[in-house]
Amino acid sequence: MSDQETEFDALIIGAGFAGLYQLHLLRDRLGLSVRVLEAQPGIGGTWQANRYPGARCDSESHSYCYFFSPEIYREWEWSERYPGQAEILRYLQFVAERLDLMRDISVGVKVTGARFDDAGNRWIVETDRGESLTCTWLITAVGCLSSANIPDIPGLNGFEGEWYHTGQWPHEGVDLVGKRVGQIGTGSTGIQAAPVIAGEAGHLTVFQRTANYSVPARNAPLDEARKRYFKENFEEIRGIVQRTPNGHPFEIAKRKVFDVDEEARLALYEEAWETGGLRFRAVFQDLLASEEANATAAEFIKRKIRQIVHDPRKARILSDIDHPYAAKRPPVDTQYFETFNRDNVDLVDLRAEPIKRITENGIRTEEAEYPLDVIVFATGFDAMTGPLLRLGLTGRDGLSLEEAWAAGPVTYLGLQIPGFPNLFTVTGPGSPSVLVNLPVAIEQHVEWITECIAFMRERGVTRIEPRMEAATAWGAHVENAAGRTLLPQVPHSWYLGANVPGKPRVFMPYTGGMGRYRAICEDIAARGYPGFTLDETTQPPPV
Ligand code: NA7
Repeated sequence: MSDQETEFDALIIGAGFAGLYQLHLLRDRLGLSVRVLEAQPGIGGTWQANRYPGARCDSESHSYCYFFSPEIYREWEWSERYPGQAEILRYLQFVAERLDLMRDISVGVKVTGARFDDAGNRWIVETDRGESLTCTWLITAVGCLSSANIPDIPGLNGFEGEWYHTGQWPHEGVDLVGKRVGQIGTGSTGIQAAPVIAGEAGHLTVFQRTANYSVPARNAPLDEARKRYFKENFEEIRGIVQRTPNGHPFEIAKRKVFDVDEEARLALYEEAWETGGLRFRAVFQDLLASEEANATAAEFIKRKIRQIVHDPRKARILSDIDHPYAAKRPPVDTQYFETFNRDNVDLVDLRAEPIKRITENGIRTEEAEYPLDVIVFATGFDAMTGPLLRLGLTGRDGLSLEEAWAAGPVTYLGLQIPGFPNLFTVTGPGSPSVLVNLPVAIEQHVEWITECIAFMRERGVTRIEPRMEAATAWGAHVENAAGRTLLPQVPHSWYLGANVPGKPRVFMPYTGGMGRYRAICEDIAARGYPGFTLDETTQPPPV
């Protein structure tokens, strides 16, 4: 491919885990002409953008990777139990080179709009370089957590210090040494960042709106025996990640919380706390299904927080958690609660003293002004729909995605949108992806999309689009599945869109589990795509 070409079989937006694998399959398996458009200056998606101090994946290294190639799996060697941001970027670079992907990727090219041309049965994609590219299939691989949510706090523009969102961290890094840093947000990101920032900064003030659970990650270097074990047991590990509901390399226990007595239960929690990471959540089967069951885990963690944090005021603020454990994405940490024992770390309870404004000098709450040199917004993302809505997509009959989704996202399987023919959305809303170890979900989505395109080519189908009834039924199924869990109960959850003012409240991820979702998708493909309109009459565009 040369940069001069403008007509493609497929265009892919985004060069993270999803875009890279999608390029490989469409180009190398189906033989299509493909180009990937990536707005950032390099490949890696989330890991290109999230360079904040302490940025690390919460999935374990040996599962946070591709499984489609045993050779690639065995050739790469991870250094720690959890992969850090820079190591993930190196891994993706290695894969891209290994598969010779870079020649079909344009980095630093932002999609400014894409419109379905009904008569030509093609997508016309505009970029910020003034290009107009066309394709038959448009695939969004833009991630679920890539549109930063920066709260609209009055006065930010007048702040005389520096401020950064963790998801838009400068590539050259930020010198925090000796500075007074204020961090807003205590989600997974804030909980990773605070201990590292505290180690660099002169002083750190954490502004907490909602207290959060966290379990120690227990990160450590991988020894040679572990590395060998992963390579020698590739098939078994792949089997587990593809079978388990959340795509992680461990099984969820079959036992329920009240199957065992209190002493046994505490011993199991204690053991899981020592093991660390997201495995804690898997110690009982019913933690997300029953409030009573969940309360036992919640109380265990709150007690741990009170034991770790010496200052009773800080301990109270940090352990005053009122949502069920893991009903929000459960963070894992390295010395997060311990950080509040440092002399240079303070904690502000925003529920007791909400932020009034940002001043020239720092943050003013209803109680006090906190002078700061740097403000770090660890305030999350306009999740799942945000990255898609900002692409400027217009489907059939001039229907914009904003209009189509005015009341919340409507998709079939999270993979296609009514009114947007031949557009595929990897990890779209309505898919289980954000609840799953993402590369595992991504591989399934990308393979399903590839099979679908292969099917279309074999049968001479030129257009595929989900029927509105199928999408509506899928939305109802997603909502029902969520209703059987504790997840929709959290007031500020990004799963619900409730962290972004004005965003429609729709529970977006599918909670039915990856295994079930995989089976549903496979069944639909095997039955010739019921729920989709397959148009065999439209002529393909002239090439
Ligand atoms: P999250 O999980 O959305 O966390 C954002 C945090 O920022 C959370 O503590 C919020 O408090 C806080 N927040 C957001 N807006 C404000 C305002 N206006 N004032 C004060 N505090 C605020 O984002 P993360 O980046 O931590 O994690 C996102 C995902 O990335 C994570 O789940 C992993 O999958 C990777 P709140 O709880 O809303 O009161």
